[in-house]
Order: sequence, then structure tokens, then C-alpha cells
Amino acid sequence: MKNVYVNQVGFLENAEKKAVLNFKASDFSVKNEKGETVFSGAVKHFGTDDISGEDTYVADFSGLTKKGSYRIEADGVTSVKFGIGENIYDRLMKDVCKCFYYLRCGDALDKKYAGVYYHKPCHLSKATVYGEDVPPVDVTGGWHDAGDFGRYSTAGAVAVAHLLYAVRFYKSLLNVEFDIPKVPCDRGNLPDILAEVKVELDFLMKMQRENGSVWHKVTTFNHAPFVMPEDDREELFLFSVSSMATADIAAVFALAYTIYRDYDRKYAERLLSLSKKAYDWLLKNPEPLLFKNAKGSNTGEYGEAEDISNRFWAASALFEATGDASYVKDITEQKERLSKFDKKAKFKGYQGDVFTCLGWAEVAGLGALSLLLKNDDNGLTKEMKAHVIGEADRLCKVSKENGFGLPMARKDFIWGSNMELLKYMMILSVARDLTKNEAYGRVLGAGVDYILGCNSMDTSYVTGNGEKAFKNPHLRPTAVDDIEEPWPGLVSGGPNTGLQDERAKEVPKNSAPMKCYLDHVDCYSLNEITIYWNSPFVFVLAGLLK
Ligand code: G3I
Ligand code: 9MR
Ligand code: ZN
Repeated sequence: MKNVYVNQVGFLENAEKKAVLNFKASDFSVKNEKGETVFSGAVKHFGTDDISGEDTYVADFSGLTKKGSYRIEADGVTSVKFGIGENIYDRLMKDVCKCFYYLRCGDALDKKYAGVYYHKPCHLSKATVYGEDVPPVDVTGGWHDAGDFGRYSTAGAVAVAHLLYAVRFYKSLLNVEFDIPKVPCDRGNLPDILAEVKVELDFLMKMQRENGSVWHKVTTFNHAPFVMPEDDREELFLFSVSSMATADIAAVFALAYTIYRDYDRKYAERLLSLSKKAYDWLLKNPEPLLFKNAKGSNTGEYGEAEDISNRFWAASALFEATGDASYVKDITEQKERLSKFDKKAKFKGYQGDVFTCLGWAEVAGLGALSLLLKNDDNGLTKEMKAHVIGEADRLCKVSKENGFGLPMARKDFIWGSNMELLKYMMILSVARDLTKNEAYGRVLGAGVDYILGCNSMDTSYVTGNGEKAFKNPHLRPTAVDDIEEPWPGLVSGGPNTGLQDERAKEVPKNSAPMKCYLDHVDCYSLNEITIYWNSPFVFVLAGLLK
């Protein structure tokens, strides 16, 4: 089918603006709502590429800067509607942030804020400590991870980290209001983003054991059937402790301390002391304590091959939070271990530089962000800058290999490919801030366009944002709630050449990576949502709107 692919939400006035055509045309025009041509230009042939498999043509209309609502026309084919304006991403940003609220677990939802998407209190029973003869534990609260109702420590810590690093790098995120209950603090109310993040931090505190270690996850033994959260009443289990969870919590509590200390001194002090407690446990337990699902249990595993990147992140975040130079030795040690591991690794869950990986498994990039913020004089900051800029350069190179200008190669189209892209965009955003190199900004823009509809599926991967936004996430409440549309702002996992669920087999054989996608509720490997697919988009949008 002939298509004009374009960002379906739209563009900031001075941004680069491109659409991609999958058919031959010589020129194109942009029309306003009255059907008048306001811009026209020549189409540039790119050719075929490895990720879309399409013969692509690019229409550049960056010259159009006037606020308004438009469509593109080429050779009788018309695009969906999109906008141009300085506030074009404001609603999107609110929607993407508000999703965390709708995913709250426990008794935290309020009809006043959740409206039709309200659900009754859920998962309030105490959790059994799996395989141990100890009293059950209260671990209520936090956010459901995704389309399932599990709550996983490493995934939660990484989502929180994306949001809190966004606050550190882009202060204006503190002004974004998205209609959630107010939380009082030492100076009035917490900014909304910090009120929302506190929900998950409070839960993560409960996941820490007396000895400082952290349970890897709390879930039912198997995934719940498709029911509302309050109707999932199976026994909850706390599965074993892992060194990755303990390190991630040490890191994210230290990071949170640096922000909450300006709002709630007591809460911040508690975060720091729990961070140190987790870190002490790590020092006493230098061997990795990896995680495997209990026999017969099928909830998310979030397995990792090592815990080095997690320990590196923890030491870096504590160094940045406390200024205590005694962490430098640990940072250096873990850094060297990670470099060795990276060189030797046969199968990597990441492309590019391991020191720019931003989770859920490889988290060294989060450590790098802390070291950038630290701005130290013992060389670590400088070294991490070089990693970030080197990776951004690699991404720019990759972006030249496809008609969409995307920093994505075939190998990036795995389960949650949209997060692979969003993580790259976080790096490009930071690299742009460091260097003011606009080439990074352009690739970043192509990424935003892709997520919002400029892709071979002609689909906006954010619910409620775009004329052809995906509508059928693999998300239990949405699937059973009798409400036509899912709540807005959810980011889909996106195309995955692995096609790892039954329904995904319906994707035509040999489809190009970008087309390995179906907007179907059954497709958990293509169309689920998670907290850590929304969180990097908040970071990226905060960087754009700063
Ligand atoms: O690391 C390999 C890499 O070496 C290989 O080249 C590539 C090609 O397939 O795969 C890479 O591994 C993938 C891995 O994610 C790395 O991110 C696996 O194929 C893929 O199966 C795995 O997917 C994860 C999935 O759980 C299954 O374990 C997703 O990242 C992860 O987001 C997802 O998480 C689930 C939770 O378990 C439960 N809650 C929902 C959540 C989202 O679907
Ligand atoms: O719904 C589950 C989804 O959240 C997970 O990402 C996925 C992989 O862990 O598993 C889904 O649950 C499926 C289960 O693993 C097997 N039976 C079908 C379930 C979905 O309908
Ligand atoms: Zn719940």
C-alpha cells in the first residue's frame, strides 16, 4: 500500500520536519485544514534499507514553521493529520506521565483522578516469602509492571531512574502537572512527577529485607488470567533476593536522595540510609546472586547474566549523592570488570557501548549519568562523557543507513524495540546537551517521529496520541474493562523480529524488522506496555521541552 508516513502528533515550530513515502513521487505539498497548499517541495529518493524493507522517499518540510494543523499530499496519497506548534507535545507529556498513576497497585487510585479507568484496591494481602518459614510481609503499593500485575524490583528501579535522571537533567519536568493527588512536603506540595515516583519508592522500600538485601520480585506464582487487578486474588510470593535488585535499589535510593532532600528532608535521609544499607550488603556479598524463576512459575524473570553493571551504578550513584571519595575505588574496580566482561561476552543483550546501556538488564549507563552529574576531577566524568559521545556518534552513523534516519539496525528489533530506540534517544539527548552538536538533535527528532507514527506500520506507538494510534495493548485492565479506548499515553513495546507469542505468528513470513508488529491484545512480545517503556519517553520529552 502507498503511504505517507509522518509523526501523527506533530512538530515543534523550529524542528526539522520530515515525512517518509514508500512510493515514487517527484514532489509533495503540505495542506492546511482549508485544503490550501502552504508548502511544497521536491521528494528525495533514499532507496531500500534493512529495517523497513521499503523503497523510501523523503519529504522535508522543515521550512514550514507556522502553527497549525496539516496533511501531506504526494501523487494523490494523503497523510494523516498532524500539527505544528510550540505546545504540540504538552498533552503527550502529561499522558505519558499519567500512565504511572493508572498503573498504581494497592489502594492508591481515586475516581476523581482516574475517572473511568479507576480500579478498586488490589493486591492488598501480605506476601509469602517463597521457600522460607517466616511470617508473610506487607509489600503493598507501587506500580504494576506492565500488562501483567507483577511488581519487579529491578524493572521498578530502572523506571524510577529514568524519571529521576530526567528531573536532574531537565528541571522543567518538575513543572509538568498531570492531575494526580497532591502530596504535602516541607515546602507545600511535591511536584507531580515526584509525588508519582514516591509511590514506587515507598513500595521499593518495602522490598528491602532487614539485612539490606532486596527481593527480586513480588508476583503470584503464575501470571493472572485476564481480569481486573482487584479480581486477581491468588497468593502473592516474594521470590528470592538478588544482588541486581539490591544494587539497583542502592543506586536509585541514592539518586532519589539528591532530589527529595530539597522537598522532604526526613524522607530523603531515610532513602540515603537504606541505600547505604543495601550497599553494605553488597560489600559483604561480593559474589553475584543471580535470579532464576522458581520451578513451574512463569511470571517475569528479569534474569541477568552478571551483576557488575548494577554494582557500578550503585557505587556511582552513592558517590554522586554523598561526594564520599571512598566510592571511587569500587567504581573503578567494577568499571574494569565490566569492560572485561563486555569484551568476552558471546551473546550481548545490547548493541553499542555497555557504558551507555540504560536498563532493565544492563544499567552501567545509569551509573554514567550519575558520574556526568558529579562532574568530578578524578577523570571519571571525562571518561563517561567520551562513552556517551562515542555512542552518539555510532548512532548517527547507523541513522544514515535507513530512509527514516533512525539510529536502529536490524539487531535492535527485539522484544521492546521501542525501548531500545528510546534508550538511544536518551543518550543522544545527553550528548546533545554536552556538545551542542545538532546532528544528535536531528537523529533524536527522527526517533520521536518514528514513535509517533513515521514508521512502516503507519502507527503511533502511543495510545490516544495520533490519528492511527495503537489501541489494543496487551494490558489486563484495558482488555477486560469494557471501555472502548485504552487510557492515553501508553508506549507499546513495538516490532520484534523474535515474534515470541502465539498470535505474533500471524505476522507475514520474512517481514522486515519494522513490520514485525501487530496491534493485537494477545501479542505480549509485540504490543505489551511497561513502566520502563514509558519512563525513557518522559526523559526524552523532558529534554525536548526543556
Ligand atoms: O540478549 C539477547 C540477544 O543476545 C539476542 O541477540 C536477541 C535476539 O532475540 O535477544 C536478546 O534477548 C532478548 C531480551 O529480552 C533482551 O532484552 C530476548 O530475546 C527477549 O525474549 C527478552 O525479552 C524480555 C521479555 O520480558 C522476556 O523475558 C523483555 O526484554 C522484557 O521487557 C520482558 O519483560 C516482561 C516481564 O517479563 C513481565 N512483565 C511484562 C514485561 C514486558 O513484556
Ligand atoms: O501476560 C503476560 C505478559 O505480561 C508477559 O510479558 C508474558 C511473558 O512473561 O507472559 C504473559 O502471560 C502469558 C503466559 O506467559 C502464558 N500464557 C498466556 C499468557 C498471556 O495471555
Ligand atoms: Zn495491584
